[in-house]
Amino acid sequence: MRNKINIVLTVIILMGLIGCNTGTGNQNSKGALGSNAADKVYVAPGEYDEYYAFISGGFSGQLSVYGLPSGRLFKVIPVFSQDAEKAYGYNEETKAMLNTSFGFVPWDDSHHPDISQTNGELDGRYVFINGNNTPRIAKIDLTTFETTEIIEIPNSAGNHSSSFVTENTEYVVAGTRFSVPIPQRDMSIKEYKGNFKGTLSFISVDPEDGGMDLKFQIMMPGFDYDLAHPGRGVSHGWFFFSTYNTEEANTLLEVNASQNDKDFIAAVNWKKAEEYIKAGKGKMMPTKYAHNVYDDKTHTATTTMKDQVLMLDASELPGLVYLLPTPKSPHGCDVDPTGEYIVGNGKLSANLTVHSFTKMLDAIENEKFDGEAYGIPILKFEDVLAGVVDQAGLGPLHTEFDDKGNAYTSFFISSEVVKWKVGTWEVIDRQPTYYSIGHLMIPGGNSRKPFGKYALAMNKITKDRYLPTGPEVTQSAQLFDITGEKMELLLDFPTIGEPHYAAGIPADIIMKNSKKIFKLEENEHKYAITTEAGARVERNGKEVHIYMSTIRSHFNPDNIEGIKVGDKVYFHVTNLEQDYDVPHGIGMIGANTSELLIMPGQTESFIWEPKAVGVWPFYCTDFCSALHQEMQGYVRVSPASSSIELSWSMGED
Ligand code: K7E
Ligand code: CUA
Repeated sequence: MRNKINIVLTVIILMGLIGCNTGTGNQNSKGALGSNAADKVYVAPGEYDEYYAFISGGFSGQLSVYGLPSGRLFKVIPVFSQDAEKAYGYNEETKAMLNTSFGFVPWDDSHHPDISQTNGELDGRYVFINGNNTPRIAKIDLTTFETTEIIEIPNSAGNHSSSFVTENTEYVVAGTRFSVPIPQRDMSIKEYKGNFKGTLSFISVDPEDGGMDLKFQIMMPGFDYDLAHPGRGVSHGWFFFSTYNTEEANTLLEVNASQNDKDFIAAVNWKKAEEYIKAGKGKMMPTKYAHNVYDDKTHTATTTMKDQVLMLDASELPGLVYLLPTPKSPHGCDVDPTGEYIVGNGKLSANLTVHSFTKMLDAIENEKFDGEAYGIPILKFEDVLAGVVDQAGLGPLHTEFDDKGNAYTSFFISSEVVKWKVGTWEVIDRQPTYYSIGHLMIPGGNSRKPFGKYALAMNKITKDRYLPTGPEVTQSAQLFDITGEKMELLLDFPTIGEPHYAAGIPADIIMKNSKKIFKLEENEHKYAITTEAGARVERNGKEVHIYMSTIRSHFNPDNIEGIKVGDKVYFHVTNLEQDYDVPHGIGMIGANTSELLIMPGQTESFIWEPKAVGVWPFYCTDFCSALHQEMQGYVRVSPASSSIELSWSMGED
């Protein structure tokens, strides 16, 4: 048995290598050269792109904002990783965003952005994204394009099947990839089977202010919960998770987790979960997690440590979870726009399995079960099967949908996108990707209303597609026109980090709400000054607080004396500008942190600990006016024993 599996795996791996090597760069892809593809992606100078694409930064921990169809990069939004460009995680205001129960964690691996929805349609208020490594979910406010909330997920490890929203953003949902002892404890890894557990987490989103709250978790068997998508339309109220390693192996998973002919898609009835909670069936469980919130008025983040979570046990609560057998080690778990079809993308299966939600309900109603796993009923494969896309490709990972009843599946090993018809399951078209596609994205493809104009393929390997940059070469996205029967490759563009999923949305939904400045009169930062008259320096023992302002083109104060070696000097800098796109920056020689980049009306702070006597300059880092180079100042640092009084000035000789 094991030999047979090894042969199958070897063949698949070899095919993967061939898949990566068959393309010979530009010569073979004349699709994008031999047509009017250039016209279709050309956005004339000064014109806007039609769509925003939020592309996950993978191991960069960030989220990047591109325009489609041009592929132009507009912004990298720092989320889980420190970003010196924007002082995120470096300045005193945003450090708290990266707090966790493990302390300050300045990095993560971000995979799946998802845009908030109302009635199953993208509403463009927020985009959520998961941190895989130290389980977290972040919320980015799409009026400011800033990360404004991060909630840690306790009892989870490898927060991969995240973050996906329900039809009205009732919940952002997260699932554990690695099962672990819950609660964590010292035990033998060999006792994994039956003892390690997974959890699925439901984080509510306040309809008014967007505030997130970890409402409940569902305790699950010790499988790996890989991906997820919400039910919608007919299946609203359900959530679907793909699983692998239902073998519950703890070593050499490449073989041991490939034994079962079928793993499962777990169908979770979250409305039922709410009923159970109302009936008092949840149990409060002690745990520890951080909840970090950034306030746009104080321009400051705060951390609250939480110490319990409401837990529902799937093994004990009938009707909460059902298991749909799905060949074979499925990765993506995707739901079509009607909510009827659930696609299991079995990585090691030759065919794509599609389940029917209606058939599933029917089978549940008639209690047609085929055994159970840890008390969770297993449905019969044939009873829930809607259809199979035969021999579609090798190594299916993810499926997206357009608005015309077509599905598009990415195949990592055969390195292609395959278009097929929902309902008839026939393959309509296939196009190669360069190379080894992971996710693909159609704007609105995870909603009831997809915008079926473009599909974006995100590729793991580029090899010869770009100018070489040493051993590390860029990952890449490829844009396809999907308006015709056949897909047409239009464009390649490089990405930040390793892209996994992305979320796209028509630009007009977001741009009309885009914030231009922060109003000074609304600035409630503890150390803000709203006029230059408020500029001052205060000493409190060895701590010195500089209340500083910026406006074109000077700092106030620009000369400060009376600082001593051994002091801890806080620069609190308020940008008094109230014009769009006039940030000022500040960099201080020898400061062990990043610059600040302060938006109009905003206050930010950094700490400087002078190590030596002297007169030390600081300057504006953002070219803000013709006199930007004149925007500078000095701090005089005297010996610790000095009796020089604190003084400051601006504009005096
Ligand atoms: Cu397929 Cu993390 Cu969604 Cu990458 S995952 S590809
Ligand atoms: Cu202010 Cu440059």
